[in-house]
Amino acid sequence: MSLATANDTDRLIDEFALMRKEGPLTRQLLQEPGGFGLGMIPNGCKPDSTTKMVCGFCSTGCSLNVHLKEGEAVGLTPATGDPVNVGMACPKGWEAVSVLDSPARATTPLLRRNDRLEPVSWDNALTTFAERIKAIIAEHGPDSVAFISTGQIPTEEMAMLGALAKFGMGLRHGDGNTRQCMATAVVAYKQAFGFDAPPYTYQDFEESDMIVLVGSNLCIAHPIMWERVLKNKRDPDIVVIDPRCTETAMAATWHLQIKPKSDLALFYGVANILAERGWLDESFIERHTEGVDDFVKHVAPYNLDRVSHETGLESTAIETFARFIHERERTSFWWTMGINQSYEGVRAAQSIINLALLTGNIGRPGTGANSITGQCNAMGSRLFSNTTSLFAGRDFTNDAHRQEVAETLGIDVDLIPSTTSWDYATIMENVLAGKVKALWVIATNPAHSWINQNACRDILSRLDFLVVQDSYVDTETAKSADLVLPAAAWGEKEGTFINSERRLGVIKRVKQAPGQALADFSIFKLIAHYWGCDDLFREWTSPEATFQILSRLSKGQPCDISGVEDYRMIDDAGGIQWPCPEGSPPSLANQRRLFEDHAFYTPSGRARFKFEEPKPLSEPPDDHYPLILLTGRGTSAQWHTQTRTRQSAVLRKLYPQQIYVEINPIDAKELNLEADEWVSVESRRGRVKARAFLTNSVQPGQVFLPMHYEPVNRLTDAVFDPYSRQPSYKACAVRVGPWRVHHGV
Ligand SMILES: Nc1nc2c(c(=O)[nH]1)N[C@H]1C(S)=C(S)[C@@H](COP(=O)(O)OP(=O)(O)OC[C@H]3O[C@@H](n4cnc5c(=O)[nH]c(N)nc54)[C@H](O)[C@@H]3O)O[C@H]1N2
Ligand SMILES: Nc1nc2c(c(=O)[nH]1)N[C@H]1C(S)=C(S)[C@@H](COP(=O)(O)OP(=O)(O)OC[C@H]3O[C@@H](n4cnc5c(=O)[nH]c(N)nc54)[C@H](O)[C@@H]3O)O[C@H]1N2
Ligand code: SF4
Ligand SMILES: [Mo]
Repeated sequence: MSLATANDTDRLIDEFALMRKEGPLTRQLLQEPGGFGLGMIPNGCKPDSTTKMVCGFCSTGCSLNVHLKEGEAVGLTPATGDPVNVGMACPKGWEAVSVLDSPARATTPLLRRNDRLEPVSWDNALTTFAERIKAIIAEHGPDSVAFISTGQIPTEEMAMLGALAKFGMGLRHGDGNTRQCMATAVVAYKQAFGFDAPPYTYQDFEESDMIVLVGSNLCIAHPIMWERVLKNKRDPDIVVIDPRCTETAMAATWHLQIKPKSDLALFYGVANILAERGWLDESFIERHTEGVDDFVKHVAPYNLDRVSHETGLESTAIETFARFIHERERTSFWWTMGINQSYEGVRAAQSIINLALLTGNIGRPGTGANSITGQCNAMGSRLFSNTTSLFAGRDFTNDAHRQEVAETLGIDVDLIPSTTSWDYATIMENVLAGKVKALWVIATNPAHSWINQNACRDILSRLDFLVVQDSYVDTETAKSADLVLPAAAWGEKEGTFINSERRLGVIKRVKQAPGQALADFSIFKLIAHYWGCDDLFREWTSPEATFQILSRLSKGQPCDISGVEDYRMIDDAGGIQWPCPEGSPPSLANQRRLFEDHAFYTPSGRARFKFEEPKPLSEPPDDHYPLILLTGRGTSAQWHTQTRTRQSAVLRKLYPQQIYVEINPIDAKELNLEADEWVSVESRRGRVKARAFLTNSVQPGQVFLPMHYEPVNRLTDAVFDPYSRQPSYKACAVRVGPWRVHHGV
């Protein structure tokens, strides 16, 4: 089956060539089926039928049945037969089609003229794109242009972008919003396991005797994974480790309410107890790990008194937690942003991995050191975006790797950069330093989501040329763009995503993109044409053809997908987990975890213990800024910067319209704050007006702001993990006071 209309982009290129010779296409032609909208009825489906695809919001990867009338999606229901969600979806999933119809959709390219964004033809937009970027490179060199990509477009589009930017356009620097999210887990796994490989399958939620959720608010952020927890028939202990008493903590059997960023001390303390009491899986450690002796020495000073003091937990709670890990046959550890978004995230993630290694909780049902991903295609971005790592988890600095990729793609090896890209933060710093003059932003909204907005907005305003490629025109970043390229969204194009459990899923075109919006894949193809490097992409004719290229690139790598024949095979199987090398049995087990053979991807085949002294909070509270600000997800109906979720009337009813800050009643009393009054939340970098929401879910001395409201990152502090360069969004110092008194009004 070919889900893609293979010749669409080639035809578009012909149309543009014609257009340039003969003047602009008429509006009528643009609206014709098969014109810019790339065909009406999707995927060879019957006009009135139902087709299955994965959700485009979070990394759970739920299967949805989309119902078509006359070839257009009119509604959806969760699919019942597939292994991920077995008939369930959260509010975002249910509303996935309705957010596509909105006046805020980007429908035509826009170019800034006289300080206003004005509609222009695609030909004009892409000619401008190529001319201006080439001129900037000619004047300032290849480091003067960079791109920031995403975990929210299909793998084929990410790969096309990565190849176009780096091999076609000669750019050296590009990163993704996955830096804000996944970079820590990537580095933690690479160092410990030898490859970026989350080992679990969702079935492990159902098969554990103890589920430990660290810095993860599963009920809100991954509600359908939580449903899988509820299906566990082994009467598991569910332990939530989080400074806040979240919805998940309330539903758990045990909440360890630690001080922010004391995870490292806690897990070293637990490791010390396990070692002292002889509760280690000696045979596993000896056969499958390296570095245990140094690690055990490292954790020896983490006695109960010290750990209790540093974490704020009772000694008996820490001891009991360690004993539970020892006694339960199958413990699974799961972590998300409470760990990753930290100035010491990599070591914190590895302190979790170390516990799994010490106790042999890996490679068996219901176990694992499991990082949960965030965006629908975070895993695709990690493996195939060609940003931080070269295709399929390779290394740009490794000559043999570059040679492999060059041979597979049939390109000159010299086209492949031999240096690693600057990370997101370094790209931003270099804009500030005047080195980066042009930035191309694809499917992410840094003017809301990047850390420390005062600096970020200043940085974006310094650019000579800011290109924003988005499906909506009202994003904070698009508003300051010089050029906006309108993109078709999920539901309007084809491709594959890779979910948290390494499962490939297909998305399909079930709706016509509005106006002249084009699939990102087509935009990249057209840019290749306008740039003059389309020769490199002769084989990249459609998303599915690109999938075949990626399959070849993955061959022999841990993420080998060469056994996946086509989109239909993925569809029929209800998703396929990597690895799936050529020759894999046709009836792949539906739930597969890694390391059942205990062979890790390091040269020795052994997993490594990695550890380091914990550091103090990067911005500890003091007399001037006495509270710790935590940030994160607010409700299951809100998605990040809200460009999509605010378009649905149903979702809008499910979350507070106004920004609110969670404050403990004890602090509120001390500060003379009433419930629901407007208060000022202020850090060294900025001030935000928010409604006071008095709640015991935050501890005294801490406040919480949901990240979905634009002002939040005016407060956060731009500090980063030294290894992963992931921003530390979750803890900085603030003060709170009544808005009127504070301002003398
Ligand atoms: N509804 C909804 N779902 C989403 C998203 C969304 O925007 N909306 N986004 C998706 C994405 S991209 C991601 S990355 C995931 C994020 O999913 P999660 O990581 O689960 O969500 P967060 O709320 O960012 O952070 C989780 C918890 O970390 C806690 N925390 C803060 N500091 C610490 C600490 O020092 N130690 C510990 N142990 N915990 C701490 C916070 O209190 C918070 O409850 O969600 C995905 N799912
Ligand atoms: N304070 C604080 N800040 C945070 C976090 C936090 O916990 N606290 N979490 C961080 C994390 S984990 C993440 S992942 C980031 C998320 O931050 P962002 O990536 O900036 O958030 P989104 O709102 O998901 O932005 C995605 C953009 O892509 C557009 N888009 C959607 N689909 C398509 C498509 O198919 N093609 C194109 N071209 N565009 C499309 C959307 O309209 C939207 O503008 O935020 C980070 N920021
Ligand atoms: S849990 Fe995630 S993948 Fe499932 S329906 Fe909700 S947003 Fe979509
Ligand atoms: Mo994320």
